Amino acid sequence: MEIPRRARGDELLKPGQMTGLRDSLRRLSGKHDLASVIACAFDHRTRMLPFIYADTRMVPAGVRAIGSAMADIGFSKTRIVLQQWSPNFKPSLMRLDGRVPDLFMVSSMQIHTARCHALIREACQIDPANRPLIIAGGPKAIYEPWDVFNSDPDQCWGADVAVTGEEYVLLNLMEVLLSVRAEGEPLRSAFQRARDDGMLDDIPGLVYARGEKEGVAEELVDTGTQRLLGDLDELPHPVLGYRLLEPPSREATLANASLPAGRMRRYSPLASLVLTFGCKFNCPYCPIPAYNQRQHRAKSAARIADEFTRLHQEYGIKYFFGTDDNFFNDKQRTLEIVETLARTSINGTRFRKIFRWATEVTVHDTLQMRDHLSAIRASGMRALWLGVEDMTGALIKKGQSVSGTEEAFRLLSHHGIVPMPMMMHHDGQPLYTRGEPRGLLNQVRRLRRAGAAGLQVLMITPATGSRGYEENFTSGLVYAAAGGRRVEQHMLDGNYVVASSDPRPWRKQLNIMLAYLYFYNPLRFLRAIIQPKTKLYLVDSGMQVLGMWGTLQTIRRTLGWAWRLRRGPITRHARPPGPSIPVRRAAASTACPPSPEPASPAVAAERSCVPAPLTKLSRSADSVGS
Ligand code: B12
Ligand code: SF4
Repeated sequence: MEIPRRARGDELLKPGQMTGLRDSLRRLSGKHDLASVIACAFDHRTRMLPFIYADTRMVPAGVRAIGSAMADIGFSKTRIVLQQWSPNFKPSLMRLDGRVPDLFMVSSMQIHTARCHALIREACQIDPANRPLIIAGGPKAIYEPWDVFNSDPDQCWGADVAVTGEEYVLLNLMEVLLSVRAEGEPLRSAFQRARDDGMLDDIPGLVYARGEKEGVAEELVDTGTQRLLGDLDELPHPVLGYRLLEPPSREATLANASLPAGRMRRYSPLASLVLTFGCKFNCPYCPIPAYNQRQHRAKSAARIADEFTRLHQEYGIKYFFGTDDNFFNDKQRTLEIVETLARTSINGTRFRKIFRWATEVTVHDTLQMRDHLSAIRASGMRALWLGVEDMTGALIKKGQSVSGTEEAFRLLSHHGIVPMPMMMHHDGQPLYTRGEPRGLLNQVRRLRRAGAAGLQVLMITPATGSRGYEENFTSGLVYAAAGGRRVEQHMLDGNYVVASSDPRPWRKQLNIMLAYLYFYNPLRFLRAIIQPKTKLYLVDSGMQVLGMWGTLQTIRRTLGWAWRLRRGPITRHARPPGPSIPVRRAAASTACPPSPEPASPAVAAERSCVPAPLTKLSRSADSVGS
């Protein structure tokens, strides 16, 4: 199900509300000496294409943002632990400032659920008198909050509360907890009192557990959909979060100090930055429009320039990735941002000479921006990820066509911006077609010729929070197991064929491998160096090396699954996963059930997201939207 939208006009926080809350918390925090650890769950079995380098060499913006928020309100005794860098970290052994932290937070995507559960279980082994308050957040908690709690009476583990929203929700919770916490009282005990007195019910964006027995939830209380922060300039500065990172190690315990600023770039040469949120399209397989309650949110151009500059000055970072869902969504806003960046200089050196950055856009909006691509390149932009899906529009029509996509790719290449296609393979798409562009390889070939330097091919897979999610399960498309192996959550990344009506789904699995092998191979690598077709031949050849390594990892991890699909039997789900614990709506919760958004004729025409008749599936694959 899509995230329910709040009542019209009540989707956003009031201007200044976030700033006011931060100020008030800074005044409160002086009276509380709190230590906290924020862990980023990461399942190393997910390491393969298309993001094999970025997955570990870019500090995730989510945990960094939560760390920034804690430091900003005065709790700088906070450590961010990335399982990407510290795979053996054990929460039961964590000590910060010589003591067990008061607060343990876990951030997770759905594919990292196994690690998220393991972290929470570990933290629950700490003796109850010292046990920190456990808060879960991130995409897992946003779309499936019930899955961070336990209802099995024979086991005792589970988060105390799941945050189904962003920084504001956490800070709002902290404000309530600090207002009731007595001096020296464990934060968890303050939480329990606030919960039992109904004080959490007025904070939209929480799901908390109730029950007689510690670690066994008998009921979950949902306080409704969060109010979103509209003006992203009110967010705490990302520079704060980077100061809190645990240095990479094989140890189970925490280091005495966080990663020094001077060593940051070595481990995280890429920085992700929130620039905008939201997308005007409305693809049925994508959870992003509903998550954003159909709002488009942005930082000001001046603030963005400041974030690039300070992150460079403090940590030497030069490469950035915008976490946008569709950066070109609003033409005016885009131009304001890129023109400001192009005008910015640091100590007399122009912005574009220092920085290289990339983000995500749609094919449709790229064509709309055709006259401004020089200005965009002048802002330091060097690569764009585009949601091509199926060029012919056989899967979804969102303003793309074979010729339009090729034109967008050529325009970008011509302006020195590398186009990176994100494709979705589906039941209706053959591997190769003679004389027409329907086949996967035909399209990969065309995109390469039009300038693509990298490639993402994922099988369309149901995405939590998307409109078509439930129907994919009830119609029997989604696999529960194949060849005796259960489909686990780490396999829901679009790299594994886990939902299909094709009688020979193993061929789909092999098709993905063949597409990667066709795109990334030694011959193409040599050609990229000897006969470069682009000004950015170093990027092109570098992508080939990375891609060949990633292809080997993808084949190594998914070949066995292809065999199981071939051998069978395949069993299917009859319904989507859901809570085994009763969920109650808190009295104060005011979110509306999902409803289609009425659009003006102009917007409706632009949003030409018409699913083709075959499109039953939603996907998780287009990780990054667009
Ligand atoms: C940038 C990005 C990436 C990057 C960077 C990831 C990274 N290491 O930073 C790359 C390209 C590597 C990537 C890869 C993938 N991604 Co991705 N990605 C995104 C994107 C566009 C932005 C994420 C981001 O940084 N947002 C900005 C930060 C600030 O927001 P945030 O992470 O949501 O965190 C906020 C809240 O969630 C909350 N929060 C987060 N953690 C916590 C913790 C606590 C305790 C609390 C209280 C709150 C909290 O507060 C934060 C601040 O507002 C999102 C879509 C989106 N718009 O969010 C998808 C998204 C996260 N990706 C997704 C997916 C599926 C993938 C891939 C599996 C795709 C694939 N098939 O390869 C891979 C996974 C790779 C791997 N092995 O982990 C899905 C996750 C779906 C889910 N239910 O889990 C998302 C949500 C896209 C979608 N379908 O909607 N991705
Ligand atoms: S898939 Fe891309 S274009 Fe479609 S709604 Fe999601 S972010 Fe927008």
